[in-house]
Amino acid sequence: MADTIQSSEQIRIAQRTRMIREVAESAGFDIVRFTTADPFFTAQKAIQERIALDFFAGMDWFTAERAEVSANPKALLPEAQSMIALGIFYLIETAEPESVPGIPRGQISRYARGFDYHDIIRKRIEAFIKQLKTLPDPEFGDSFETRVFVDTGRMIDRAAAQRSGIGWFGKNANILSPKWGSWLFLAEIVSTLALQPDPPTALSCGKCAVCVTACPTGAIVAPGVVDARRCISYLTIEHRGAIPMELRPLIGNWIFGCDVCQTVCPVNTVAVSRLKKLGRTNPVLSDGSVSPFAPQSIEKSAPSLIPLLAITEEEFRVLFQKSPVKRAKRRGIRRNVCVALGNSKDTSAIPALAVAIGDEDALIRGHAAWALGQMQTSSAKDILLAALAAETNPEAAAEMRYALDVLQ
Ligand code: B12
Ligand code: SF4
Ligand code: SF4
Repeated sequence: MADTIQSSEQIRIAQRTRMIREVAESAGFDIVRFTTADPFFTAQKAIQERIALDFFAGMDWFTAERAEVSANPKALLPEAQSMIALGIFYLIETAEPESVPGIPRGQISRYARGFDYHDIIRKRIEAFIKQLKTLPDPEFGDSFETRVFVDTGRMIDRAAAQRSGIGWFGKNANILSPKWGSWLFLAEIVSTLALQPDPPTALSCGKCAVCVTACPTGAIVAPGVVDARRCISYLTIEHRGAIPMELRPLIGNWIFGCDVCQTVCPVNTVAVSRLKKLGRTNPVLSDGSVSPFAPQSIEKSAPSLIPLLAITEEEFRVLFQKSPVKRAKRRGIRRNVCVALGNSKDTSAIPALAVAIGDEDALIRGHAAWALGQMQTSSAKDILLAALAAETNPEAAAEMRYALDVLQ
């Protein structure tokens, strides 16, 4: 009798899980998997080790205490029984113009070219939960509780994705799905519902290490371990001060995030070519609507750097209002633009840099000086000498002296 009760309960759980998967897929999630609400001990240990090694330097919010809470779904919802792990494919392919002499261009990473994914995913999850509450299962209705996480650091998205079998931890640290690659936004719902967990995948990167050697700054210091202090993504998005001098030449023309370790990944190449045939990388979707992850203009994917250096606060607000790029703020983007212009060595940027070296912000003056130092022309030298004579900020003055040394 007990066995029959147990098995009928298991059947109910399996049916409920299936129903949730169907509703989530129709709500716009490409991957829907399930896991328990057990703690993520390995992830917690990994985070605490990396904090101790200073790999998260600059991300002050990433504390050992926070890691402990983040790794324990029940700390966030004490009655939690399950997690619904979600993935959304975001890669949209559009033709981007290359830099040409006189029009140097930057690169914005793929995930940040469209509308802010936090808003899009949160809205999809809200609609999904609302729909769940109307389904014919006594567990649904208002009796179950949920906590929603989309990139908020309060939950470790990749650990939930790995345990639920969305994919495996790539050596570049990204979750890699055999079907979708790593161009996936991850989110999860911690819930009080009893659901049937999915197993993790047995797949792995095997002997491949292409991303480790391709990383321009050597930020992947061991398989699956990123030292954020060297990662272009961290430096161009999260980091607030001066970009370390020795890393600037390695940043190339990335001005927000970096996609190198994903672009070189053979699993991504295979997945993307399949998805391309299915039309999933097109900006216009099969129902005729435009993907929210498609760039609305070239300025959102491969912006022309010279005008971007001169962008005003108001123009920046309007251009990036609904985009993830706003996180770096106008100050961070202009600092990054100086680095990218220096790396372009395009002398047509000298007049714009001559204006930027007189900026009210010493951080911009210093980075404009560095860029001028890369230009190797006598006009750049004259601008630097005049700026140094008037400079009162010690850091900016040091940048100018360094740039002049490079020019000698
Ligand atoms: C902080 C953060 C960053 C930091 C630090 C990144 C890092 N690797 O820790 C910075 C700013 C650098 C960053 C960059 C990026 N990020 Co980020 N980031 C986060 C955030 C907020 C927390 C990540 C975290 O907890 N890190 C802690 C470390 C310890 O976790 P981990 O690196 O995953 O480490 C695991 C593995 O190393 C594994 N492991 C342990 N031992 C071993 C051994 C082997 C052999 C292997 C393979 C693995 C392995 O266990 C660890 C713990 O789970 C999450 C959102 C969230 N709330 O989770 C997004 C998130 C991870 N980021 C994301 C993205 C898209 C990016 C970028 C691609 C953006 C870009 N294009 O510029 C880059 C990728 C850089 C990279 N190669 O990791 C996505 C990842 C999606 C995916 N498919 O994996 C997330 C999940 C956001 C989201 N909700 O979609 N990010
Ligand atoms: S995002 Fe760029 S800098 Fe960071 S680990 Fe990947 S390749 Fe290296
Ligand atoms: S490039 Fe190779 S090692 Fe790196 S994540 Fe992809 S499969 Fe794994």
